[in-house]
Amino acid sequence: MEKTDAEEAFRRFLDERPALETLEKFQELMMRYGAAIREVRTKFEVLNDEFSFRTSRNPIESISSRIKKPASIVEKLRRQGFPLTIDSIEQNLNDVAGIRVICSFIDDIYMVADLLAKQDDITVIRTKDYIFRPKQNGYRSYHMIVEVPVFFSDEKRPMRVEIQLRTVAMDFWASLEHQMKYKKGSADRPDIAAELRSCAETIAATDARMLGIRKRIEQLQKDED
Ligand code: 0O2
Repeated sequence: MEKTDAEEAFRRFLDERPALETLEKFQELMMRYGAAIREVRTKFEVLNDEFSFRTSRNPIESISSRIKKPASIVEKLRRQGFPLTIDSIEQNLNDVAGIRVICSFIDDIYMVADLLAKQDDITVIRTKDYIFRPKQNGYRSYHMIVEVPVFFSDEKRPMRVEIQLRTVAMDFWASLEHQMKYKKGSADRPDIAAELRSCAETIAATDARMLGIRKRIEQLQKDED
């Protein structure tokens, strides 16, 4: 569906209901997702600070986040055949709140994902390891859907957040591939798809070599001590 159609659908969704009340509930839900993002982001920042204090190395290069746009929320609910209601957003969509964690090395991804998963207020709903099993097009990343409790004035509410963890190199590939998907048709051409896959493999091999170099340096430092 074109973005303009999705925006139109969102407008119709508002028209079909007492608009102001629905809009207020929608904005409240987005505020809750924003709060959930801050909770999870802080957890990653704390892990990064602690690791950097102990080892003088940052496993996390950067963290970014986004709340899914209203038009994309409506488009996804419609595509998956779910009702267009506020409750349905919370019940059926896992990726309204999204965090992307860019790590230095591949082993950092699994370390920070594991440390987050072990925290007793985090419930891991699902993981997808596109590093161990890359997508057909070459996409690599580690995805987690987690639930985190957020304390509001009148209740403690579990909120879902989608987390994507990847290396700087994987992010470089995913960002450019994502941009090129919108250059109509070309990314579907077999020669271009093969070239993209080949770039992803080169990047994966470089990630593995960089990790190897880091481990050799760590070993040399240990031998010296
Ligand atoms: P946006 O705008 O990035 O948020 P689900 O979310 O579970 O209903 P799915 O497809 O099973 O849907 O989830 P999956 O496979 O975990 O992928 C979700 C997100 O990962 C996508 O979000 C992308 O951000 C990213 N992703 C997945 N595959 C690719 C890929 O081939 N290339 C790139 N560049 N990114 C990818 P959305 O939904 O596309 O939207």
